[in-house]
Amino acid sequence: MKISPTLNEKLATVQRVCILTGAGVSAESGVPTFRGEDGLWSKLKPEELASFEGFMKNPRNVWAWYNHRKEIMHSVEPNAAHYALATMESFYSEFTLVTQNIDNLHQRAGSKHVLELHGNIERSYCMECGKYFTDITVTEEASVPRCSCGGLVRPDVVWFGENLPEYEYKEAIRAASNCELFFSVGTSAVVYPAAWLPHVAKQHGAYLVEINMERTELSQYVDELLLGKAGEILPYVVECIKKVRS
Ligand code: BJW
Ligand code: ZN
Repeated sequence: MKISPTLNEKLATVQRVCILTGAGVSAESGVPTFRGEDGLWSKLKPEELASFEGFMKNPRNVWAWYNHRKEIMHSVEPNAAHYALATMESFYSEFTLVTQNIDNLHQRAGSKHVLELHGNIERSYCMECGKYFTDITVTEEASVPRCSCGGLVRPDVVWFGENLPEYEYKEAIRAASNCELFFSVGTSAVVYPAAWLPHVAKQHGAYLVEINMERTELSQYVDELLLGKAGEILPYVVECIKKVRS
């Protein structure tokens, strides 16, 4: 494994780092990704499971899917990539970790400052009164949780056609615009507006690095492409940081 002298120099000298992660960062923990041969969308329809219309048409189906995924997410552990990112945070005065994942694995690995662009599987909210829940457990199979006001409760995640949470998105744009070094890790970079962030960073002069198992839509724009598993490359990057910053 090797990084360029330029990246090594950046790791040594920069203060402001921004990271965007996607499903690939949790793949080595056993959380399925969305796209590609074995991805969720190869067997399931996003318009049925990840859209407001799909939810209103069949909330039981959508809740059953999220409960199933929650079980998987509870049964897995953070991997070397999550831990490496948590370690990286301590070396830089401004370090922003932006994730599209809803699985909590960054927080469980010890990352402190995480911006969740697509929500969190542990939270849900009432579509009538807006009340938030963090303890929704659907015990009966295929049942739909309701609020005390009678309203339908939905997972607090961002589906297609929905806006991203305002604070998180604004902060993510701010961090991407201000950083000197940006890493896009384990994301196919096809879902917008998250996929704008690396471009925003580059437009503002950041050195752009991608870590992925394969080339993506973003690869042609990056300064450095590190092809391989996030769980192998990120710990190596942290070793490099320790050598130049300790
Ligand atoms: C590894 C690895 C290892 C594997 N190591 N790497 C046409 C053009 C442009 C935009 C649009 C358009 N038509 C519609 C839109 C908008 C739409 C969009 O972008 N669609 C595109 C897909 C075309 N976006 C939206 O609708 C967003 N909202 C929005 O735009 O609001 C404005 C608006 C309002 C009203 C009307 C219209 C617009 C919202 C997007 C919400 C996405 N939601 C989901 C579900 C979230 C909840 C949940 O998890 O259930 O978010 S979909 C899914 O995709 C999930 C993910 O966060 C997101 C991104 O996926 P990610 O993370 O990149 O995963 P994969 O599987 O794609 O990639 C994994 C990568 O890892 C691969 O590259 C592997 O190679 C790699 N990998 N193992 C390193 N070990
Ligand atoms: Zn309610």
